[in-house]
Amino acid sequence: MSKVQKVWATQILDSRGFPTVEAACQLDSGEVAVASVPGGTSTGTYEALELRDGDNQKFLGKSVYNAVKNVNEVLGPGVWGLDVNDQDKIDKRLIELDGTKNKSKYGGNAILAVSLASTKGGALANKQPLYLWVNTLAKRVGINAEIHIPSPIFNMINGGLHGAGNLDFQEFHVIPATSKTYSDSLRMGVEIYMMLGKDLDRRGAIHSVGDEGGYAPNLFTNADALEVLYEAIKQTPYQMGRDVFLGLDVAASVFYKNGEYTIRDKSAPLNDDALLDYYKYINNQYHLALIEDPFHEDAWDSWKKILEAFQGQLTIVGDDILATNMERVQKAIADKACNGILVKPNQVGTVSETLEVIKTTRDAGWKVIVSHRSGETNDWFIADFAVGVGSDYTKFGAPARGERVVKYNRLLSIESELQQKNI
Ligand code: 2PG
Ligand code: MG
Repeated sequence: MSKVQKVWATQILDSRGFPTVEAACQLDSGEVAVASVPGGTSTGTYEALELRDGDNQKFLGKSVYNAVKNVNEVLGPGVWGLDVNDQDKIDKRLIELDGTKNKSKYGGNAILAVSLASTKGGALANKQPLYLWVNTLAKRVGINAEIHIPSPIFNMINGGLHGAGNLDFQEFHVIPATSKTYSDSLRMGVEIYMMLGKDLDRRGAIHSVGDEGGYAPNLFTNADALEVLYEAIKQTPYQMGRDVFLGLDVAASVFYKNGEYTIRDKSAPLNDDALLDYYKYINNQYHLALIEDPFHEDAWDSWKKILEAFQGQLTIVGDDILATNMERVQKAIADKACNGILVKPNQVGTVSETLEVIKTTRDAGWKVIVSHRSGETNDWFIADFAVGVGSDYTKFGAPARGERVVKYNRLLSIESELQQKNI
């Protein structure tokens, strides 16, 4: 048995320059595991609370000194002496200490930092790479997780709250065929990203990058962004619909107001049915592989309609509507509202709860996508996590910028390691 001897936290910065929580977990062997938590920009209403100090004199209200203090004074001491092999017990203790439904007492960011650091501690104690240790934890909750490298979903164009441009939809994805190896998929993603950059330059569309490293161009409509991607892919050796597919994270809650969605593609705001018709049109043009958050996070009836309309054709991925939250996932399964989940550990706040949610969605036959947040650190935890839980896809942003690339590179290292070990 290897025990948690000490846990402490530090306020560090994420990729947006916003403060976030890093936690260190020291074992009785003296070894130390360090992990940090990401932060979202288009956060869903149903996520665990991200505790920020709200003091405008410090980091414009964004500092997390209270969350750090909560780790140092309450959560850390609360898990001292626990067996680091028993992640479930550690997470239950953290949940118990907080005692609220949405982790608002001590902060989901404080709690997750401890949960991530102790999971890494478990890997250290077992002298295993993190992905193998996560795999053991996944199997403990009954996930039939086969170790493989998931297919990457690249976010090539950033709009919505992540972009500097004028697009309403948040993310325009390129998704290599799942039959490709990971390293081939990454190469395809990078080549298409480079080609897209050249194209946008030639068109005179400004191509600064957004929060997740994708280009943030000025275009007339959201459909134009798909067209630009389509044109870029045509100039590569890859064939659309065979080697590579397109996808969208619409993040529709962001441009929804009073029952209507306002997008620059249409002169008047759209109701849910009209927006569904527009998705059908877009899908006819571009044969999408997935659409994430097509409607507002509480528009359950519209989600049911879109799943029915596209059943068997593409994956309807729930992010804000599900918030990696078991109650909402169960409702979505019962209502037939999605057939894919975006998994973000910081939406729920502990590793064990995230695993339970994955198990439930797997049992329902859904696709599982392990995702970063728009505000990331250089921690690669989710790369190992995605491999360990046997997810279908990862969503780590564009293949550019350090905090995204560190995850893609980690998957490359795991791919080589698996080849060496013949796994
Ligand atoms: C999303 C995420 C990640 P954010 O909506 O899927 O891409 O964005 O972290 O801002 O919520
Ligand atoms: Mg999303």
